[in-house]
Amino acid sequence: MMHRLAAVTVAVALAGTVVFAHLAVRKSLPEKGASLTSSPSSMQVWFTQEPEMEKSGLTLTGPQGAVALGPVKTGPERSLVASVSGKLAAGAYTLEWKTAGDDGHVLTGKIPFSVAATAK
Ligand SMILES: [Cu+2]
Repeated sequence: MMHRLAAVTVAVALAGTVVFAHLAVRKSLPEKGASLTSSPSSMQVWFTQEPEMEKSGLTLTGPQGAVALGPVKTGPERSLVASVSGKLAAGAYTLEWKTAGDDGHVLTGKIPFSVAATAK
């Protein structure tokens, strides 16, 4: 009985460790939910751990579908960055990121934002 309880306690403790081991988004530009008044020149996402380049990607989808981004590069302070060429049309966008942190597991997330019709 004691063994069983101990095993459960260990399992819970380990599960907790795994969850906390994953990287997370620290901040982004554009910020999540931002309404931009000017067309951005790049997309950048900062993480809590160093993103693993080989498993990384940034994709942008807008009102007219996929938007081509420049090659994804690692930026300062544990970030991924990709350039935006040209001006983004007004509308709703979703930036999707994919990367892996210290434990090598691939994680993904979405950052929605919008570009105002009056954006320059
Ligand atoms: Cu993991």
